[in-house]
Formats: sequence, structure tokens, C-alpha cells
Amino acid sequence: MTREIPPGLQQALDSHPCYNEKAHRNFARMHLPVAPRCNIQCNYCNRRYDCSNESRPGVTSELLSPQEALEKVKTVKERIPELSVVAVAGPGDPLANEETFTAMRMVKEAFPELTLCLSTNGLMLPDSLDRIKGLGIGFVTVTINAVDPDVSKKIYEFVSFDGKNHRGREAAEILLQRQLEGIKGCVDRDILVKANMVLIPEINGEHIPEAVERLKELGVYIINILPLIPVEGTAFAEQRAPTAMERKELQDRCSGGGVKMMRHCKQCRADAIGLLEKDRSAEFDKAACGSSCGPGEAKQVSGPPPCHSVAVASDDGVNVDGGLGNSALFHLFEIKDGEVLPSGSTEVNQYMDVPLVGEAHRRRLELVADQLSEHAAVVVSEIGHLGEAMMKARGVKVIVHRGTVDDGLRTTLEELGADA
Ligand code: CLF
Ligand code: SF4
Repeated sequence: MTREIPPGLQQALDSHPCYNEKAHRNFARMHLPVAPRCNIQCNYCNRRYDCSNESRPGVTSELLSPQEALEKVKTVKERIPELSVVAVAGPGDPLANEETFTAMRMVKEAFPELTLCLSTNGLMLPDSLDRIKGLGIGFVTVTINAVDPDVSKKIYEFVSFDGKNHRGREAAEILLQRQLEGIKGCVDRDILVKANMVLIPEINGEHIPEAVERLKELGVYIINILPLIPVEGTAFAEQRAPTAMERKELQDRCSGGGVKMMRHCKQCRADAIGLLEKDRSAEFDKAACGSSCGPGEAKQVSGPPPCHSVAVASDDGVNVDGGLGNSALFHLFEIKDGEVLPSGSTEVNQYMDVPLVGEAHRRRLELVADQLSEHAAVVVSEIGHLGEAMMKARGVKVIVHRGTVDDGLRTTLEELGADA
């Protein structure tokens, strides 16, 4: 039997796209990127790179003040009537930024009908419980990747607490103790807790079932096992991302026992807006993405990208007929001023003779992803989670299209926001 829903939260739960899978096609969420600072360093996190084509936690195209965030909620609410949840999820840790509380208070006052949500690493959760409850925040996500300090010490470079940077096992112990205390405090206050767990196969893959058991005992409502996205410039850049099968096996194994298992997470950006299936954050940016995405502050450039290069998986040049892992040939096109011009092709058949599973397959996907990384988008007829994560990590938009190359390019044109 799943956890009893705290009084007053059922209605909000019915329209929460993350906590309730049935709601995710009909209700939208909006993240307010008001929290730039973080108090720990996860080995998989890099918040310095920003591109509006890239979707992963920690990425945002802009930082907003609480006042700007409130104005943006007003605009989004007018244009996306299905907006039901407003959250703070970064780009740093929400609870390490006073702006989180200011923004939440302002949104609550202006739009009491919206559900408030936040996502944290948990370090400051025990100290924030009463403020969270006081603001009427009924949904809190804690990213907790292990319940054994000997496992988590491999995941965090440092934890900044009580005016000091802690490292190694000591850092892991502090973080874990605070996370567990914070989760219990939420449950005691009738706040629904989601636990995010980043699956890093070689580090916590075998440990996750044990961790989930502990979280079930604590009263966590829903578990979300996310695949590691290896990101350039991080300590885990070379770590292996899990396969879709590995993740599913863990999800299946850890399901039941009074906890829900989330299977529809999109690993949202810190400024995500819209239905989980379709991020619309770029529509509401103060500035659009230029082609020179790179390290630095939130982007201040504007205007459409001058040219989009697109790679389409197709053997015959007529139909989109393959995925990242099983195509030998990609046809290339340039999209400029709404016009589509063929610009040749690129072969990836030199990587075809490796098994379709295992390390060799992953390596092949990486080689293909690297080869296609200079394009704005790839069009494929299918794609696995790992391939999609690799392309997104390289800032390449993935368009899944079953049909003709022409129709696929038309869809791409719309998705990239170029003039048709
Ligand atoms: Fe945002 Fe997270 Fe709230 Fe949802 S996202 S703070 S619970 S409103 Fe949702 Fe996005 Fe997955 Fe998060 S799909 S990354 S689970
Ligand atoms: Fe990045 Fe979040 Fe980890 Fe902070 S807690 S380092 S923002 S992933």
C-alpha cells in the first residue's frame, strides 16, 4: 500500500506532473532560476555551461531576481493555462539561496492556487523545515545518492557546512545525516518527499536497492532513479552512464513496498517551463541562445541563431530509418532563414561492427555522438535513453521522427524555432 496522502494535498497531487504520472501530460511546471549558489560539489555537476539546447539539472539560460521571477510567472500563467506547479530547482541549491524563499513567498501571495515545489541536496533542509511548511510548500525533492558514507564519499568533492569545507568521509557523513534528518522532518510535517537518486553504475549501482529500503522506512512518497549524465569538465566526465536496461532493472527491483517509482522524469533544466514532454523555456527567455554557447554567466545575447546544421539518420535519403546506435549514414542539412539546403552526408559505419550491448556499444554511441556533436539537431526514428542523454550533454537537440526526411526536417524547423 502506498503512503497516505496528507490532508489538503490530494488536489495538488492530482495536478502535479512529477509526483503523479497521470498528470504529466495535462499539467505544466515552471522552474524559477533564482538560486545560483550551491553548498556542496557533486562530482557530476557543472553549472558553468549553458545552452538552451541542453537539458539537464543545473543548466539555465538566465538567472532571475525574485521580482523578475514573479513577473515571469504572470506571463507564463497567461500563456500556459495548464501551469499547476511552480518550483525552485537550481541552478544551485535552492536552500542555499535566500532568494528561493523570497520568490516562493511572492508567488504564493500572488497566485495562491499554484502548487509550490522545491528540489534540494538536503544539506540545509533540517534548518529550513518550518519555513518550507510556513510557505505551504507541500512537495520537496531530496537528491540522495547513497545512504552509506563510504559510497557517497566517492560522489561529492566537498560539503560546505558550518563555515568550513569538508571532504571525504566526513563530508559524506554530514550530508547524509542532514538529508535523513531533513526527510524525516518533511514527513513529520506532512510534506510529500520525492527522493532523486543519480544512478552511477560503477559507484552506487549495487547500493541503490539498500538505499531505497532506507528511504521507504523514512516515509518517502516516490523514488526517482535518474541516469548519470556524464558532463564535460566534471570529475565524472569519464564515468559510464547506465543503460536503459540497467536503470529499468533497478526501478523494477526497487518498486513496491509502499513507495511509488517515477519513470517519466525528464531531468529538467533549472529554468524549465511547460509540460514535461515539451520544454518551452526558450520561448520565455530574456535572451535566446546564440551559437557561441560556452562557459560564463547567464547569456545576454539575442536574435535567432544564424544557421542550424542538422544530421538526419537515413540510408536512402528519403526516409528517416535509424537510431543513433544502428545507423550507418547521416544526411546533413543547413537551415538558414527558414530554408533547408543539403550539405552532404557523414558516415558512421566505421563503428558498426561492435555488439549492440555492453561497453563496446556505449563506446560506439559516444563516438557517434562526438561525430555529430557539431550539429544543432539530429533526426532519428528512435533513440535510447543513453544515446539521448549523450546528445543532450553535447548540446544537440534530438528529434524523433518516423516518416520522410522532408517531414522530419519540417518538424526540426519548428522545434528549432527557425523561420519556416
Ligand atoms: Fe520541478 Fe522537481 Fe518539483 Fe517537478 S521537476 S522541482 S518535482 S516541479 Fe520532475 Fe523535472 Fe524530473 Fe524534477 S521531471 S527533473 S522530477
Ligand atoms: Fe550541482 Fe545540485 Fe550537486 Fe549543487 S547539489 S553541486 S547544484 S547537482
